[in-house]
Amino acid sequence: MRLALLMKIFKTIYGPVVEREGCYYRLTELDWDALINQDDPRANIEHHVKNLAAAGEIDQPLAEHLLAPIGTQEVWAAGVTYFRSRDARVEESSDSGGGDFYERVYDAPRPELFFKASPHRVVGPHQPVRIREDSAWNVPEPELTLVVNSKGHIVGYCIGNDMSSRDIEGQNPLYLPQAKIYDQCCALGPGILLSDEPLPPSTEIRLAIHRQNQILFSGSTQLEQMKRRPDELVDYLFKCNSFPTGCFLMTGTGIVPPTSFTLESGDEIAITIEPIGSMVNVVQ
Ligand code: DO4
Ligand code: MG
Repeated sequence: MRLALLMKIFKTIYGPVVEREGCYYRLTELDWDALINQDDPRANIEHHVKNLAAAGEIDQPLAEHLLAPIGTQEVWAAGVTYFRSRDARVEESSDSGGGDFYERVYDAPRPELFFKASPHRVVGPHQPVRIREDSAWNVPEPELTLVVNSKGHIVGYCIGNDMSSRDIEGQNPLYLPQAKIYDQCCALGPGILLSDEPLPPSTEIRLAIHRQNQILFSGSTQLEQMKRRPDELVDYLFKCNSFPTGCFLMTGTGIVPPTSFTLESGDEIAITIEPIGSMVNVVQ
């Protein structure tokens, strides 16, 4: 993907901002839901940018001015789409007899899809994510996240963090919603890379966790490790299901820290997916 062709939109405290060829412009006329839920947001914004260029560029938005790039959309997530996740889940649920479920879903035609968050549970870049007080084993899950319009077309990509309580989901697969859905359980950011083309299979997802300025864990994976195609996940999600303003779909994690690892308050989680960017959140 050539850098010159990249177009990203950011939701900021002063309204939507577009980055095109390294220049930033304010999109004053469009609201966020309308921006995402177009047939071809890129072409539409391109048209606006021609007028905006005359109005002048603005500075790159400050990190602390960025908001989660979400409006009224629901966030859904796919699970066990990477072998590493299948492996980790089989291990964490072996005592409860749940392991077989994860092996089966990894191989089944129908993917695991679950509701992850309503907008009020989502945080943006540099906002705190949370771990549950009733859980002792918590991890971040760095995931490529699809931005899908109401017609089921992928219009862009952002970074997602599917915060997960591994002890709760490991106790019983029926506890999954409690392991996954709670306040500040999901981070999305830093903006949306607008593209209707698939990202290259070599695209890397990187995770780094720091505690007291020391690196505690780092890992990476590539999209080619994903067992399912993004459009296949969207097709299943849209079966008998409507999303009037579009939706976000996290595509699963391929990076799982070792069993001995759990997040603590104050840990810094940095997720990078070029060409989308990087997102940093601290655990509250
Ligand atoms: O079924 C458990 C959740 C799986 C998940 O969130 C993932 O693989 O990313
Ligand atoms: Mg996940």
